[in-house]
Amino acid sequence: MSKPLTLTRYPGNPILVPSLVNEWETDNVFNAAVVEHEGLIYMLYRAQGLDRVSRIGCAVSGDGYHFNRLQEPVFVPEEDYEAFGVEDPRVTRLDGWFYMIYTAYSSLGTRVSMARSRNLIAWERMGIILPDEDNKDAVLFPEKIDGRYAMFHRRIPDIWLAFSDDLLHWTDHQIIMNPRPGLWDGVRIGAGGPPFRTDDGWLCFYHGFAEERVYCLGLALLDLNDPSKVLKRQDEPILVPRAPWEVHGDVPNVVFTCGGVETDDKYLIYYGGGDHVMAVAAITKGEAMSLASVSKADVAEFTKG
Ligand code: BMA
Repeated sequence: MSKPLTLTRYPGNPILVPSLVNEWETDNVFNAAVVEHEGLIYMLYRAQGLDRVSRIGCAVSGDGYHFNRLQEPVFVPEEDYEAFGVEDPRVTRLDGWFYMIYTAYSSLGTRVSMARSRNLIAWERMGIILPDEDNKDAVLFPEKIDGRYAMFHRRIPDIWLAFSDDLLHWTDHQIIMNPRPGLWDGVRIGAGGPPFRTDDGWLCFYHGFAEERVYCLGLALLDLNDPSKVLKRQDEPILVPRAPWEVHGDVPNVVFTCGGVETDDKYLIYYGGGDHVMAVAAITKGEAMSLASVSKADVAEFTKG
């Protein structure tokens, strides 16, 4: 058995902490979408101030580690269906747009909703895209699959896949990953940011927890042409709350990702620690792809025996 893959934390973590001055973000800044645009890394983060309403702030970086924030949020609740907050954005670049899927929270419950932007600052609402159901952790694939848009979402406790022709009406809902009782992700799972295309499949970072409710991150590889097929899923988590800002926080024992970026040689995975701060951790592409070769080796081993 080869050593499980793990993410390596950036030593300068946390990379974004609550603001001392901006009222809307004095309590928590966490669960950010991260995307590259015109040579800069944009972080669209969930922020809470004393009123506990979630708004979305924006911070920008030249190197992916040092961020400067805008003083005002870029997306705030405006509609009844998001009266309690706009949460956990995931942003996907597709067809010249940035699409943000977020959790709209109100007395209705949590609704998967969408907005789009050309520049990541000015957002145009597209509305609730999964009506009449409590759902969250939805994220759009960065490419169409077989001519249709594809999205992960989460009906408790599983990760689902769905397809659409117009981004607004979603069909062919199917479960693609379940919790694995007895393992770290035995009770509930949900997708992270947009999956990364690799030669061997869609690389997916996701979150999960078991009875103790310790939110960890995991890694899976899905078939490129048919992402309902899980080619490989690591048994061990790839990141477990250990650092003080992950173990303590607004909610203890949480690492939760809504996005990452790829550089020439690695994946940078951004994550909320303790629902309180933002941090980043990395894995080289070479390592991440050994997930696929482990899979092939396992199959060879299995067929031998
Ligand atoms: C989930 C979401 C996340 C949060 C996580 C841990 O249900 O609300 O925003 O990070 O719980 O508290």
